[in-house]
Amino acid sequence: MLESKLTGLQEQAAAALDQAPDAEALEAIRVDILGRKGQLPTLTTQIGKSMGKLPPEERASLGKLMNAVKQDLESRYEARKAAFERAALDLRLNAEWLDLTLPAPGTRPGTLHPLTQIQRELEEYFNSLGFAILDGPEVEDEWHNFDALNIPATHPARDAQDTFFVEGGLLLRTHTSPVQVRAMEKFGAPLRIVAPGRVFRNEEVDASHEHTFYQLEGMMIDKDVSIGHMLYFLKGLLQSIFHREVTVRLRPGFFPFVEPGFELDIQCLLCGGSGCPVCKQSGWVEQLGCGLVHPNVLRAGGIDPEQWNGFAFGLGVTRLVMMRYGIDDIRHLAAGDLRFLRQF
Ligand code: 2U9
Repeated sequence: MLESKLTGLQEQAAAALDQAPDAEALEAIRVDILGRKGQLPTLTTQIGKSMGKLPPEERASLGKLMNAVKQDLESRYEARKAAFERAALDLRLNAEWLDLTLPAPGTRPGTLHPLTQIQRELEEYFNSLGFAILDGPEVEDEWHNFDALNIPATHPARDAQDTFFVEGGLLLRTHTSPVQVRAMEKFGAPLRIVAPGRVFRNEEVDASHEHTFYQLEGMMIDKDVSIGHMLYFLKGLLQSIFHREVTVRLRPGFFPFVEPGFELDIQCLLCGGSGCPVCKQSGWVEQLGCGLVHPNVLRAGGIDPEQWNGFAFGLGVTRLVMMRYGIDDIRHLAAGDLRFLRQF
């Protein structure tokens, strides 16, 4: 009687375990049959209680049967559970597989900002001619940004409308010229340096003006430096940027830190000098400012103008980039829009 109950349970439970449709159902069946209060423990407790009344041989065989049933059901449960786990794993492996033998997708290489590209080309040009590339603070004092450059306190360039003043009598440099002043103070003459960098002016932003822009200035101080030397270096500079022969001309121009001072133009690269919209029909395009360093400026830098002289120049890197690539609005360069910048 007890024995048949046991084999009956075994048969029914075995079928349930073997046919469990999924892992959740299997777990429910395990709890129902093998769990602490499940059917099998309940039945074995019941059998245990009545075993005493049985003859010893029957008692032994019933005990064996109980163990066998328990082991059988447990191993069926384990087997079914393992099958579900394997199926789940297969499913995941199929969904997540990765072919490691495929060639790598490759990184998408970034490009340098066009301003950086031109700045580096300019640096390379000057480096090749023995000029050092120097850096300086963007927050400057009035001495290095103005006084030492022969720009007196009454000069309109110092007006608060052009200059961003910050606390403590300091300001955001309005040009990279203070770097040259610091170089004169630190190294003395002879000197060949260029100073690229970011400068700041309190200007209304439009298609050709930004409050923050990039300049490259340079100077060479030596014995008997002439305008001829200056033209040699500056013509070479423009040829290296535009990758072609250029024709240059000088016009008088005033900058407090040079005397004489000039504006240097190139013959228009688009029309060759006959006149077009880019050169406003003049045949010439303004490129940079230059001149021989003013004796007051040499003196302010601790260099004796009786013994030494030199030329200096300054150009807007942003302007040069716009010229080289035909960009018509300065704001494209500052906006950081990758759709625009990836072209270069
Ligand atoms: C020292 C002595 C002389 C640098 C020079 C210019 C002429 C010039 C402008 C070009 C376009 C500024 O960005 S811009 O608006 N600069 O025309 N700069 S000579 O002369 C110096 C600099 C430092 C100690």
